[in-house]
Amino acid sequence: MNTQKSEKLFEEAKKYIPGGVNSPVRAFKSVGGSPVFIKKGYGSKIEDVDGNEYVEYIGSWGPHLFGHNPEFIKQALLRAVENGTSFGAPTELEVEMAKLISRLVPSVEMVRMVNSGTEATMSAIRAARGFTKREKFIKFEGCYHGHADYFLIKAGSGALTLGVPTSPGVTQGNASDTLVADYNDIESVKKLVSSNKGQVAAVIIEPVAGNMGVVKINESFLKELKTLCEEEGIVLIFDEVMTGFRVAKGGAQEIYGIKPDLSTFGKIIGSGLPVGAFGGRKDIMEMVAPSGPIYQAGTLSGNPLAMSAGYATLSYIKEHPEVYRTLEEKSQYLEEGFRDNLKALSKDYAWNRVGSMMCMFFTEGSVTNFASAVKSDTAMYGKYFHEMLKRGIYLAPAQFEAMFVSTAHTKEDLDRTIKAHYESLKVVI
Ligand code: KE4
Repeated sequence: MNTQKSEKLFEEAKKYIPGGVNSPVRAFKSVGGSPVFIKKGYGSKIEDVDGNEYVEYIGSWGPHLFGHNPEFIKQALLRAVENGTSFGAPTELEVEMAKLISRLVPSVEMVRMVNSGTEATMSAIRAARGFTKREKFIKFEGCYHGHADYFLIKAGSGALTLGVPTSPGVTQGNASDTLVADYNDIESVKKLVSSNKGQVAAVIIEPVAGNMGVVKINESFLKELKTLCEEEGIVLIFDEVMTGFRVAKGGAQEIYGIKPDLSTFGKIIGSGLPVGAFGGRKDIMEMVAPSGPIYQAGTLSGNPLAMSAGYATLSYIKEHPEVYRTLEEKSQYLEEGFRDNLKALSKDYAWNRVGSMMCMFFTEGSVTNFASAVKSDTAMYGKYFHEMLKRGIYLAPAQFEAMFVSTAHTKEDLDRTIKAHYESLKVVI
């Protein structure tokens, strides 16, 4: 496979951009080799600058529920750009977008648009702190909520992959209000709450973890967490940046029937444009400026270009909820193929899937939390990644990420992926 242009570009990029990329996980650091530079995407495929085509499962790390550049989103963007890109003033589409999010996710009585998942989660924590007048918050080891200082404590995704789950540059002052519990372990949460009585403003959790690989939440744990937060006056925040509109039209909270106090969104609500959002209980959100004193702002928040892509996406989801049945069928088909391969190779690698987000771990037995996830053989994952890449299948260049199926993946794509999965595993194990 010729990747000369990509390699040349990467050398050039490293002179001007830290690590040659604008987000660490893209750099192939944990799988080795140099990243392929992408020229274009269409449906389930991407093409790199050397003309290599891949069936891909990153979907820009989640936004592309309908694959790359679906016609209806492209047309929405082209119509929007005719009227200008951004005004820094209110527009009708922002009202329609807020109403639509609230309709699809009933726990969201009020919502504020921002420009990334990080902005959404950091603003939600600030709202919870302002509302409760408390300072500490609880996150879970291996969960990733973006790169605000106080989240980069035992964080997942790129932070975990690069071995800096607790990042330099995060001050002790900032870190001291971040309490870390174990995913799916209610006792670890109760211990933190009782030793910080009356000081915990919020618990923030990925209701399906997607940043230590995919880890399913234990439903009884989630119910107990909700009860504990209610009893202690703690704001429960579902970070649905990845799961929102991915695992169901109403996100993970629709699947588990648990209403958080606040939710955060990103990825799919921008469909590839920079969009994030946080929202939930009206009594909390009304404290956000300018209706209340909790300050939050953004030059490009709710800009018409990003809103047009997001609104087109969410409108499609509202009109066609059957897309989730299609995604489930395609994802189940892929899972069955992968499981058949593992059986044929007498390998019991852990495989977790919720809807169209999934992950295979190079560790046998189940993966239910951070401690079991990190048992995965990341070196073997790196070899597997490159074997799949050679066969024209582009996966996340890191073990601790999710694989996404889109409505654009055809049966031919899935069969080709299943075949490549078998051949690649045969080489690496
Ligand atoms: P952004 O600031 O990257 O838009 O969103 C941060 C974020 C917040 N919450 C969850 C649950 C997330 O998954 C993310 C971002 N996800 C990673 C992928 N694991 C983004 C990829 C990257 O960092 O390049």
